[in-house]
Parts: sequence; structure tokens; C-alpha cells
Amino acid sequence: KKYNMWLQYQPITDTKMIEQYQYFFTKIGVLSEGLQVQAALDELHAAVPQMLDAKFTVSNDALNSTIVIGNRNDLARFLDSEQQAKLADMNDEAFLIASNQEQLIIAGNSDVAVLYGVHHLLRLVQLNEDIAQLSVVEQPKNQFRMLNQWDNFDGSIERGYSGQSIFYQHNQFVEDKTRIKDYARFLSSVGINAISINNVNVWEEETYFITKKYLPEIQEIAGIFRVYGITLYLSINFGSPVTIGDLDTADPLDQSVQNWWKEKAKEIYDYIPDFGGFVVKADSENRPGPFTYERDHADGSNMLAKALEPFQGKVIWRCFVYNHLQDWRDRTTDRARAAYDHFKPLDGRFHENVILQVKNGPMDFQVREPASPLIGAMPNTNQMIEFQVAQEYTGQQIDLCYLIPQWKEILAFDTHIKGTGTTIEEIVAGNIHPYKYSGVAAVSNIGDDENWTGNTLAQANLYGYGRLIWNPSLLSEQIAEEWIKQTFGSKEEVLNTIEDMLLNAWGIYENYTAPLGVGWMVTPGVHYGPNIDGYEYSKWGTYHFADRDGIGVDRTKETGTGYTEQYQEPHRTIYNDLDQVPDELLLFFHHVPYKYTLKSGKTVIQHIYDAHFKGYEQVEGLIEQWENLRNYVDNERFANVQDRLERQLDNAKEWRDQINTYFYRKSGIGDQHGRTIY
Ligand code: GCW
Repeated sequence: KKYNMWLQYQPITDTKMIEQYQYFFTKIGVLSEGLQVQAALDELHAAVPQMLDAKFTVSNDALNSTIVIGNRNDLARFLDSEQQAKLADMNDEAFLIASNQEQLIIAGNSDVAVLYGVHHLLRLVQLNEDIAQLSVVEQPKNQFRMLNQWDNFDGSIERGYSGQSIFYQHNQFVEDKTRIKDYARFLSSVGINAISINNVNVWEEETYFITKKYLPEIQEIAGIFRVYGITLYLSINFGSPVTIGDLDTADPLDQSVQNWWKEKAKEIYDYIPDFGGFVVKADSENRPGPFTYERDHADGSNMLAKALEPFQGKVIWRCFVYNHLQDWRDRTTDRARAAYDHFKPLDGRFHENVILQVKNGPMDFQVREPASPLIGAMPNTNQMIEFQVAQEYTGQQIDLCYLIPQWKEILAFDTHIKGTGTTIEEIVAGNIHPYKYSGVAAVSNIGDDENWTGNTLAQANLYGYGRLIWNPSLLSEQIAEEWIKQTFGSKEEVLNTIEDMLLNAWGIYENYTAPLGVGWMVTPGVHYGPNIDGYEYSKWGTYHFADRDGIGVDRTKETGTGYTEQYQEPHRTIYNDLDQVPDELLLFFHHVPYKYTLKSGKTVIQHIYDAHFKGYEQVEGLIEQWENLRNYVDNERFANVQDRLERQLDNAKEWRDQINTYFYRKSGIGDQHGRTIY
């Protein structure tokens, strides 16, 4: 059960529906022959016998079929003019599902769209929905729906919390590729259409991925993903011409370097004709890049873009560029400013097959950050946003943290870049600026643990990521419900309990960790557990500036780093103004005394105490809630989550006591309620 994540295809027990389903899933007419249509049929073969204890026939006799699937061209005769028009109006990945009592049709604008349509239908069945009067037309809102694996060739995963890589083991590609195929199935079931399969930090041996030594294996993996409509990308090392070529420079303006990459691109496309392109972390955290040669990011990415262009390849260039060798004594440098300061001035200089990938916040996937002001700020440059499904700073898949609400908040952020309504959701969907390419990427959270994600409940983040970026208007609640029903079944008790746990999880995690948007305070390196001053005098630019009087980072225009100026109005004013800044981001933008009163009416110090005592109690609550499901969930998954929750409680206790004690010692101000502080 744990292995199949949300594709459980549990037997349908709803007696009202079972007859209807059994009727439809008897004669399947398949009118197209593409790879992804075959995958759709395979999925039906996997699902139907399990759900309905029934088998179906397959033919190309559409008239006498109860379900007909195919792409729009092959299915044209079965669509009325209105349906034709609807599909014609939508993008390549759109599908239509229409049914009456006799027949159900799934038509896709492409072969992969048929696969999406079939998954949609299977989901409806798993959710026990009526499928006899369907009139569904869906298309993904985002063009790029990508995952980035941070897997290393030695089998480790940078920031992986679910075991080792499913792609590599001891500097070899895994021989048995079943898990890769299953992963592709899971991803396609939620509409993911692109994947980069190696860490953005491209180490020594991984640099050779783009050579003959490894391309045959990568070709095979690309073939697996292709069947599911997922395009394969590789992270590359900007220094490759020196490392694996025989050049003595990687200068992007050097003719021999440009030629080297052109040849390289040709070679890669010989193996993988539909290769997606490169993901590049350059001049970031010690990775090589154009700065070495006094060139900028436009020079660097354009050089690669030109090499890939003849093959329709893309360069996905990360904007996680900042000074990681900062001196804490230097109060003028502000890491939050870095991405915008580096990239905004380059707007308009990027080739049309370059896409900038910008992390959702200006720092680094903290539990709470404002939205990155760079997103949307470059009208003439393709952009996509980067989320982190892996819970690096949000509990590492030990602690529960359902991240969909966080991502929804970011997507809903109205940048005002072109007036009201220019939300990040619309920007990355390509509806505000004339982007050629845009969308969403995220760091994956899976590994070779049998349940893929360490904590079984962390599967919800992967599922939700796909569903959300396909259709950002889905609510966090809806996504949670869908996931729970497919994963654990539809019992009221189970549904209500897990839904409640998921929806509160982010707030709970925020309560017991770093307060009011200040971030960090984690154990350096591993990023799990508290260490309040762990990063305070380090080179990483992540400070809280707590002293005996107060805490927070002054990022205002007048007395701080001026970061607030990177936003449009009204945010510029709101964030800059102590009276207007929202409580949850107060310490991200301002340094205030401990007795400063929040909008909630509490002082900062009392808020810190209250939130931390509460956060711990809330984790006790989660444990109780889960305990109530003991008889509803199979032993293995029950024990897995129970174990994680116990560890979460230890973690919450450590955070609570260290944070409360630290601030009590700093401030000398006691808790109004006289609770135990050490
Ligand atoms: O969040 C930080 C991580 C690094 C990571 C880096 C990045 C892959 O701690 O492990 O490196 O971000 O996004 O490049």
C-alpha cells in the first residue's frame, strides 16, 4: 500500500456507483497509437481489475465501445462542433471528457493529453464520482510543470529525506529501472511534464553525464519518461569545457567555448532527440559560472541557449545567486536583495529559450518568507518559480508540514507589477508578460524508501504540487481530500482527521520554529532542529540580530538595507511601514523591541512564548488525532506516521525550550502566564 502512493486503485465499495463503473469499463475503444495513449491503456489495465474486479476488452471499434479514448484528430468524428471548438481553443495538453448513459469519450489535444484525461477519469472513480454525465474540459494553467531531482551519482540526495536515489547507486545508474517507471507514472498522474534528474550542484563525475560515457543510460531514462509525457533535462556544470573538454577556459564569449557547447548539444540530441535542455546553477555557492571571466548571467546563459536552439532545447538558469561568503560585520549586504540586484538589470538581454528559475522567496525556502520581488519584475525575460517539495527547512519529512497552503499564498501574491491582479499565479502562467516559456519547478521529495517520501503523509506534498500547478485555483482542502481518499480511502473519520492534520501542519511548524518571519535559527549544515545563533556569525547572510533590546532584520529604506524598495506599491510602503507590515513578516522587515505590540495585541516576546508553547501542544494534538486512526489505517502506514510524529514532538520540544529560554535570557522579560522557561 505504501509503495503505490495515491495510485492505490482500491476496490470500489460504493454500491451506488459500482454498477455504473462496471458498465463503462467493459469495452474500451482506443483510436490513437501514440506512446502516451499506450501508457493510458496500461494504466487502465492496472487500475480497473483492482477497482472493479473486472476485465475489459480493447478494440478500435469506437461505436461499440463504452469508453473511447484518443487524440482529437483520431477522435474527430465523435466530437460535436462545440466540443471541437472548445478543444481547439485550448493548449496542447488539454483534454475533454464527455459522457452519457451509454458512452464516455476522452479526447486529448495530444497523445499525452489523453493520458491526462484517463488519469482524470480514474481519479473521479477513486473519488466515487458519477461519471455518466460528464462534460469536462481541462488544460494545465502552467506550461512548465517541472521537478528537479537533487540526486547525486553516488546515490545520495542533497536535501533528501526519503532514503537514497532511485536513479543512481555507487556511481552507477540503477539496473532495475522499475522505480523510475513508477515514479514517471505517479508524476504523469498529476500532470508533471518535465524533470531534471541530477543535482543542480554538478560534482566531478556528474559533469560527465553529457558525454558518451553516460548518455546511453540517460537515453534509456529519457525513454521511460517520454512514455509518460515527461521531458528529461540535465543539470550541467558551467565549467564543463575545462573539466571534460580540453579547453583552458569556459568563458562564454570565447569562440572555442561556444563551439564546444554547440558540438556537445549535437551529441546529446543524437542520443535524445527530445532532450529538454540544461538546468544551471552558476556562480552560486561555489559553482563555476560566467563571473570568473567577468561576464554576466546573460552572457553565460545565452551562450548555452544558442547551442541548444537548433534542437528546441531550453536553458533553465537559476537565480539563486548571492554572496555566500558574507562578513556578518557588514550590515550593508543583504542576501534577500541578491537575486533581484543581480538579475533585474539584465532584463531584455536573455535569449528566448532561456528561462530564469526564481525561488519563491528571497532567501531560501524558509517556513515563512515574503514572495520574491524578482518574480514578474523582468517583463522581457521568461521566468518560472521554484518551490521546494522536499522539506529542507520545514521538518525534513519527519515533522508534518503540508505545503500547499504556503504555495497558494505565494501564487496569490499580487505583485502589482502591471497594476492590480498581476499575481504571481498569472505571471508564471505567462498571462501578464509575453513570456514564451514559463511555469513552475520544484525540488522533489522522493527517494528509495519504500513509501517514497519517508513520512507517508509527505506524499501529499508531491501530489499537491502537481495538482496545484496544473490548476492553481484548487483549494488546499480539495487537494488534501483528493489525496486522502485515493491514499487511505473515503471513511469519514480518516478523511476528517487527516485533512485537519494536514491543513494545520504548516501553522504548527511555524509556531514552534523561528518566529515572525525571521527565519533560520536552525542547526547549520543539516538544517533540522534549533540552533538559534548557529548562523548568526556565519558567512551565509542569514541573521536575526537579537540583542537584549530586540530582534529582527531592518530591511527598510530609511534605516535598513532598502530591500523593501524592490517591491511595487503598495507592498513597498506596507512592508516598509511598521504600522502596516503583517505580523507574520514583521521580523523579516524590521528590528523591533521585545515589547513591541503586534497587530494581534500581543507583544513580540509574549507572542514568541505563546506560539512556542502552543506549537508543542499542537503536536501533542496531532499525535492524539493520529492515534484515533489506529483501527482505520493499516499497521505499517500507521506506525510510520506515528513514529514521525513522536520524533516531531521531540523536535518541537527542543525548539520550544531553546527559543523560549534564549529570548527569556536575552530580554529578561518573563512569560505572562508563568509557564516553565529554563
Ligand atoms: O537550500 C539550499 C540548500 C542547498 C542547495 C541550494 C540550492 C542544491 O541548502 O543544499 O543546493 O539551496 O538551491 O542550490
